[in-house]
Amino acid sequence: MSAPERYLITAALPYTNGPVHIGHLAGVYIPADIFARYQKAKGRDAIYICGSDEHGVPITIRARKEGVSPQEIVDKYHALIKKSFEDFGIRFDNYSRTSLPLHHRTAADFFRKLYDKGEFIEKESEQLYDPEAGQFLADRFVKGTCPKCGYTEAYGDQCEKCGTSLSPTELINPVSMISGARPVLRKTKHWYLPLDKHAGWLRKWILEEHKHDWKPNVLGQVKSWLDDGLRPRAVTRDLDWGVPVPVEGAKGKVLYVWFDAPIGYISSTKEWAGRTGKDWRPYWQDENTKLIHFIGKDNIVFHTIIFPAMLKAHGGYILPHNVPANEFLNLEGDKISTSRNWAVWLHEYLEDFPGKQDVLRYVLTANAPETKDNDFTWKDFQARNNNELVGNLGNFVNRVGVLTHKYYDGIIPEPGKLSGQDLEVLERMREFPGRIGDLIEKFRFRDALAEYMNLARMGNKYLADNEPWKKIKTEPGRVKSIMFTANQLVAALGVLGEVFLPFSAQKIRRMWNLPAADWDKVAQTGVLLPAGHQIGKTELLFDKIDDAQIQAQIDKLHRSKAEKSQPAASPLKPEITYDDFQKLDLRIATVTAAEKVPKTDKLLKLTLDTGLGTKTVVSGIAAHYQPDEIIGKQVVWLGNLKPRKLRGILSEGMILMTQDAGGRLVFVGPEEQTDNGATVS
Ligand code: B3M
Ligand code: ZN
Repeated sequence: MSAPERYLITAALPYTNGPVHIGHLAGVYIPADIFARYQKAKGRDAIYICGSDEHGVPITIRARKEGVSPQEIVDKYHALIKKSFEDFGIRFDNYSRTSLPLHHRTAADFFRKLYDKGEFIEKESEQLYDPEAGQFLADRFVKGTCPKCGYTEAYGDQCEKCGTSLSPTELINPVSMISGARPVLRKTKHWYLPLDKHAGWLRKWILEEHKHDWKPNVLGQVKSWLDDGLRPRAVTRDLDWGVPVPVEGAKGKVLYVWFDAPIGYISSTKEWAGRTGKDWRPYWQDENTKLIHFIGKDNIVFHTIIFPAMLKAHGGYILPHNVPANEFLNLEGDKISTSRNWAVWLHEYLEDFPGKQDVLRYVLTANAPETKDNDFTWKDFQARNNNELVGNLGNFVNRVGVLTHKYYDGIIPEPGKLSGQDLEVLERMREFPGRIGDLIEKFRFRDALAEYMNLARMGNKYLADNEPWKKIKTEPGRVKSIMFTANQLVAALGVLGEVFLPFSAQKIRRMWNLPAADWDKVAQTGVLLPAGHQIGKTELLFDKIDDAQIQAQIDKLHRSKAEKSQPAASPLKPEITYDDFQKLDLRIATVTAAEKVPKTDKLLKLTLDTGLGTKTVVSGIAAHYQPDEIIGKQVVWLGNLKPRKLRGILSEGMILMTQDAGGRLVFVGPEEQTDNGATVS
């Protein structure tokens, strides 16, 4: 017999600067978990590798904000994240962390090897430096305007609005995130990986050799990167948190987090091997191993271009066989955001829905953002639980259990001669493992799960067509065949469900006293439960989730977003003089009339008594205030702003407003009633 196929399955190493949410689970960890569980169920030599990504600027920023050390931050979130994964049945073979000495050594050796082979360019250049903090401003330590789309909150490594990857010196009007200072330019030396040198083979390898088996969204991004032209990319940083650069003259420098993080897959594999007495090398170095990286779409370039270039430059390593990246999951129609607290956190979900891990696994798989961004809504969660898990899967399993106990004291009956429909159902059942498996192999997890549910649906239809509860009096022999057959379907659900709904599948197998059966056995024999087999006590697999529970979740989401403390205030603008200030003529005025500007959503036309006569101001507050609720309000009016026409209305000056953390506009005005026309200074 030939050796089993070997798979090395990785899932993106989560940054340890916060807990994990449903977007992470849907995009990366669940699909990878299904894939790994499936390969193992097929008897293949597959390992599922992950770990915490504990370096990078966001972690140090978080540490500064909380007034603790970066190590304290990563210790806290590593423990939280690891537990969340365990709680949801994400069954890694190893979950490591990049702050371990084993990883530091592995990453440093990797760098050193490339350095010794002359695979880097060493270059001195001018970088942004914060003169107040006395520190270079790498990556997310600096914010500014995106040169590509004009977004004013772009980071030094990426614009989250348009997705462009940036370097800090490209930002317009950069500002230090540490002190708010305007950075200056200062010379510093770094090592660059000349990606341009690798463009040729990358193009051939991905766009030709993998053009049929990689996902279109992945190929699309790769093509656009290659067409744009690859440039040398710095792989070191002036920071004190990370893996120290292991060469002379690199004091105060560490490896760029995206250089060390993917090497984390290697060190995690080494850690696994050490723990289990295995050899890690075949998984990374044998051409017969299939290396599969599960990631989100924002990580595509790192896993298809940069890490492969690193592996190639090093030599001796295999390249990924596939990189099935997913798109993003939205939440209730809006982008999931940690900073706005618009997320469903895994540890909180389990507090509210204890024991319902599989419900979330189910909904996130059924809704996975495989080909496009997708939306999670609590209503859909409820509907899928109540209609699909309770109404279809749970209902079938429960009916079979109840009837088997009622008619036969829980003993699988000896069937009579099986009818055409019995045989057909058993025959069709045996086709499910192959069909589900093919879809999993193609990374089509939603369809694979839908097939699994079709098996339960087939069972329900079979029972409804054959009505054993009607025949039990008149045709008891016939009912034995029906119940024998129906129990085989339950057993198949217990085996095949292991990859999608591990907790429920295990519960089925436990209730049915089913020996752990492998995937292929369902296809081969079709009979997993022989006549005479005693099943155990059965109970409901799923129960209904009511409207109140769902409304509570929706309310909680909106509440936690509103409660989220004010995000770090924007840095101050450049200094002005008192004379500059004196130019503004600020006055108290009273709103005497207000009406919506036709054909706009945002604008209100306000009439003001300014103490200097009646003035008209067009103000963008219609989304926040009804016209009648502001009549009579005293406001601060900037009177000497040059008038301008908005939607054909001459707007004379403007009203001062401020915005709260939830984005709501709030009026600025005198605390007590005062005279219109009074100056504000
Ligand atoms: N930590 C980015 C992320 O969580 C990064 C992945 C590393 S995989 C080597 O999106
Ligand atoms: Zn942009």
